[in-house]
Amino acid sequence: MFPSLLPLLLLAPSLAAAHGAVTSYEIGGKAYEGYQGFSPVAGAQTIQRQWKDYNPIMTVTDALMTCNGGTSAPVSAEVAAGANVTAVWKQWTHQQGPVMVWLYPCDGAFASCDGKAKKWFKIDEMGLTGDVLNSNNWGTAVIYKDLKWSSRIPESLKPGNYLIRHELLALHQANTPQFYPECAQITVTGSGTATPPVDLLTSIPAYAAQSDPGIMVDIYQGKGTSYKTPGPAVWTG
Ligand SMILES: [Cu+2]
Repeated sequence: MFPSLLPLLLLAPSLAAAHGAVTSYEIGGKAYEGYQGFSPVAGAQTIQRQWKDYNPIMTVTDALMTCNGGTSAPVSAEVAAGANVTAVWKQWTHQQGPVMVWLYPCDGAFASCDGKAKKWFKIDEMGLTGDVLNSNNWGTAVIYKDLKWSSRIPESLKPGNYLIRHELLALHQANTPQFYPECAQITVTGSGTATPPVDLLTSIPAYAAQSDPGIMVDIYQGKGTSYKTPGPAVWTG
């Protein structure tokens, strides 16, 4: 083997898996490290819960759905209720399927916050923006183009520690959904007192059935002209 081939071989895993994950955040005018699973920085002060890889999760009931297997991060970001959290992707390749952004109240320290209770709620989503399923008029196409996504933290939200979970659901393969979720740790400040109503709360994994028409979709069938994102409706505060 020629020594000059070595760098290419070391790059191979990330080239083979041309998917994507949140690699940094912009919050309150500050930039925060995300995580790049195939090239982690030792001791990185990331707000994101570190995951093993960004291979797609294929079922909504998979335990990896919570935070792609990430369980803790060393730091967190402060964000005022009413302000934006912007997630940034270094790369993203799919243009069919929704974007969904979720919050989970930790009710205490991040270290003991596992995201396993029925307390997840959506604060933002974008599904189909036109009327043709087989098109590039989807939330994930915006990320394909911009490589970033901004969501407003509801202004009335009760302050505290929350997980923010960005989820891209890729639907480019018929009836073969691919989920790409990651979580970051944010501390919401402000004087709000609101929490979402119980009917907008869900567990993750399994916020919907795998057979949900928003998950098990054939975008090439040419019948449907509308799309409903899976899971509860968005709570805006
Ligand atoms: Cu992919």
